[in-house]
Amino acid sequence: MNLNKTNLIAPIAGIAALTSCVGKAQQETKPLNIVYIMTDDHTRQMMSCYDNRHIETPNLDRIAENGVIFRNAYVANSISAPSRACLLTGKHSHKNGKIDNITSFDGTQQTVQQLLREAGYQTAMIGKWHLDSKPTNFDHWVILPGQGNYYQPDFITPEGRKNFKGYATNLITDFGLDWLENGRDKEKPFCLFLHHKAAHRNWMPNIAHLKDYEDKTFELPDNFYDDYLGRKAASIQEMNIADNHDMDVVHDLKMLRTGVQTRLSDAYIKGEYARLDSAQKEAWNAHYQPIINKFYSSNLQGKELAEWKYQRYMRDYAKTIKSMDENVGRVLNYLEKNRMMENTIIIYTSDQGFYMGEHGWFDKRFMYEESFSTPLVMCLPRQFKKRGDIPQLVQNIDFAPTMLEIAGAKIPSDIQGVSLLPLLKNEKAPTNWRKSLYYHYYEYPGEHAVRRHYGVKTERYKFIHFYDDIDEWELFDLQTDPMEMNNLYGKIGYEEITNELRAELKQLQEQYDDPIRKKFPL
Ligand code: SGN
Ligand code: CA
Repeated sequence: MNLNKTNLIAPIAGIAALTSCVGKAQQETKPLNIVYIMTDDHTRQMMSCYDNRHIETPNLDRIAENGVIFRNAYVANSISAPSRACLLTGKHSHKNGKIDNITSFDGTQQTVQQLLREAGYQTAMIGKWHLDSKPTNFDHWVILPGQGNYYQPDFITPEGRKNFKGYATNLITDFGLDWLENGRDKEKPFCLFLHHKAAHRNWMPNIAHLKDYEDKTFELPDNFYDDYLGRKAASIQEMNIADNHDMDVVHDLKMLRTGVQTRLSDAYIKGEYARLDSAQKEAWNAHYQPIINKFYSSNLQGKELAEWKYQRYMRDYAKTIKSMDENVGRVLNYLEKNRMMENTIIIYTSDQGFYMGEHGWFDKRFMYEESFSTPLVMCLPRQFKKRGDIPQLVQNIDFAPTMLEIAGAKIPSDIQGVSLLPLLKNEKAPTNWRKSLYYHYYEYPGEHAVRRHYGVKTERYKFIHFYDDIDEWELFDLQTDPMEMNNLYGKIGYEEITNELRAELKQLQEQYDDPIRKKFPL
């Protein structure tokens, strides 16, 4: 593939109506293609088919409207690189070895792309990779180095590193469409992994979307001013929107001014801001300068400052999602135009959820709902009968076995996730579906100071143990307390449910063989 030809597929103006994902009956026996689109830090609160309070995401909604929407999809470890390793291996972090963003992923281990390849699939990986080691077992790969950049990003291919002019979300889509059109062998089924950088911090909007959402006032979450009472780990994190150490007005909110130095101002000035070309910088400055002037002259303090920061954060994040949604639309339009909807399953998800001001936060990592959950919608060909909501508990370790079953490949017994196909095939859900999920987060000491923790979630309850330099237990009743504000652990009347959850947690740690159970026997 010639990476210079990034404009081969012109952006599609206007969004053609997606009539259906269903196709001709005679194609049903052909192996299905898989398009797996994963964004970074995109959360259900910012996806209109899940939550219409904040923004519209018409193209992501098109996927859900023509297939299914998972209401209870979760990750195993809410942070980027570990999530990606769970996706590729179908195993929890302690089994695939990628427990945090720092350790290197062992690419020689069994992976879904390797097994798909052995089953006759072509595999391509485009976009954010973040696993430190080089991709293995892909027929084609073009990845961002590390976190990558929004503007004029470098990409790495087997041939080396190269810089590209443009905006990451558009470029990643260009590369994906180029591979679909010119790169692959059209006689073979394929699995394309398209991994966006958006909507990762520091939320750099595309120039085309600078003006969007500027007139919108986003609703403040009810628990924006959380007092963290009874939740120690939540009280000592470093991901508070209101805190200028945690959320930086220059790096995160673009309030650049000569003479103003913040903890992260250099990261912004020498980083993403420096990458804008002269025309982009002109448009950027023209947009932000009046906001900057107003901000510094009004000298906001306390709650006024916190809420101003929240609005700026929401706007920039929403703008990056707008680009991403449009680019997902380009992929859908391409597949539709080429009559590929008929034999392609399209999966849209994120590497984890994110806080949009809930508990006063941005970022992820915690096992609380907003970051433990992840969006998951699928556009389904006709042979999958299910449409609409899927309420069952599913997890990102389920993606690999799902893909393998789609490809007709054997699912190795050491894979810990389960195929989601039974949920997609049957009008009636299987009665023996899992009743709980296991979670384990490890990156501490680390950025945002979220303590290590593991826990179990059932349909109604959540039970978490924070450990390392603290030793704290939390219990939430999600039915009566969906925002997870009231820690019931140790309270009178909750002894029985605590014992049940402890037993469930112990069972999951044994089932998944997590060595932590030797350190903290239950
Ligand atoms: C960067 C961000 C963090 C973020 C991590 C991990 N800081 O370090 O806020 O939590 O990535 O994100 S920044 O100042 O560099 O933007 S992850 O999605 O890759 O896990
Ligand atoms: Ca992420």
